[in-house]
Amino acid sequence: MPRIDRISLREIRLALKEPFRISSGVESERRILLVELGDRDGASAWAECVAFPRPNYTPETIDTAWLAIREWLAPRLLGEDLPADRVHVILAENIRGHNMAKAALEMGMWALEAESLGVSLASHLHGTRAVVPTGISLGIQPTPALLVERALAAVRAGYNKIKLKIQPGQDIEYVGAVRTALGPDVEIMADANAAYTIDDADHLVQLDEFEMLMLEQPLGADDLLQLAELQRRMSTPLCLDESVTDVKRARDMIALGSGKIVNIKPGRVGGFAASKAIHDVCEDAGIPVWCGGMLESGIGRAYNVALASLPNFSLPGDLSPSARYWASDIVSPEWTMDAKGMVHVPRDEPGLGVVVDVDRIESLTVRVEHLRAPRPTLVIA
Ligand code: OSB
Ligand code: MG
Repeated sequence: MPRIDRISLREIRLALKEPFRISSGVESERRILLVELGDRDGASAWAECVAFPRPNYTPETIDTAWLAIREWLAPRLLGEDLPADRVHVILAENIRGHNMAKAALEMGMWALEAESLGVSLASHLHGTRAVVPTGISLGIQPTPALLVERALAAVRAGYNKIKLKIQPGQDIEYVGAVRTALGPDVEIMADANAAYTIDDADHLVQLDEFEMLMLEQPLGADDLLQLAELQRRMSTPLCLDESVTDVKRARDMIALGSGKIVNIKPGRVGGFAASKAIHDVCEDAGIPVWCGGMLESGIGRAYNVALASLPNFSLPGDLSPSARYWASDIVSPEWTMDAKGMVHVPRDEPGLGVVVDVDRIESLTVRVEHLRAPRPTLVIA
């Protein structure tokens, strides 16, 4: 098992090809927190903390994650020899929240362990799929016509699912325009990122006529009872994203009927152990899951693709290729999809299955901090 001797934090900035707008804000340039775990034998693994610069998606930010890792989380791993499947429990004890900070370290430990065992990350997680289907998530556009243009291009590119970001005032008309343009056979869905309340139920019910695959997170993260009420009134399956922060919340969703599908983002739930637990609970309950995205770089994407190769990831993930986001990615080869919108799961090489471009990362770095295991105290008798 790898003994962790060094954890480095780095912030890089990568310009998005175009701004990405959700109901609570817009990202134009992705500020990305990368974590590198180094073991005593000189092996290392890169991981990505998916927090955004502002707390508009969940309460975490890049800066709170940096603080949490430096002050409370990294000290629990430095100098230790831990199996990856125990890291979640160790990081959870008496540290509430900070799931994205925890996940970056925990997932890095899985990758480092996979590498030291000489297996791919996907095999290490017991993933079974050789390829995973991808959908696209389209940000809120200024007009329905512009959204339709994007959606048509996405279908032509081969995407298996078209997700439309919506918000009050930019919803029914936008979804209706896309459904009309794409016809009844294309899988479409909408994601509100918690922009509505139960008082909007009559309004949201109008979305049923568009026969969407699902409606993602229409109400607030904590609104499980109201989501259950909305689900009783809508024929469209609700999918929960922000609400599902751990396996207990997935069980609550199932028990209450607050949704019928789960978007699993490993960052949001604290890493792979929690993702696998949610995957299993949902599988037992007949609830399909899919892998969400956080506008990750190619490093974060490697982790998501490995996770999405598990059997109950039966719906297309938000796993767009590198070229959708970036002029050039920080891994090689870059992530691509074939004409059928399938992403190949790396299985032939140990670890992530992509090579991290360390020189490029170095040149993009705006701040860096190296955390090291305390040296053993020299006791002089
Ligand atoms: O809710 O899934 C979301 C992007 C930013 C914040 C929240 C979400 C998203 C996406 C992006 O939908 C999907 C992607 O990474 O392509
Ligand atoms: Mg979402």
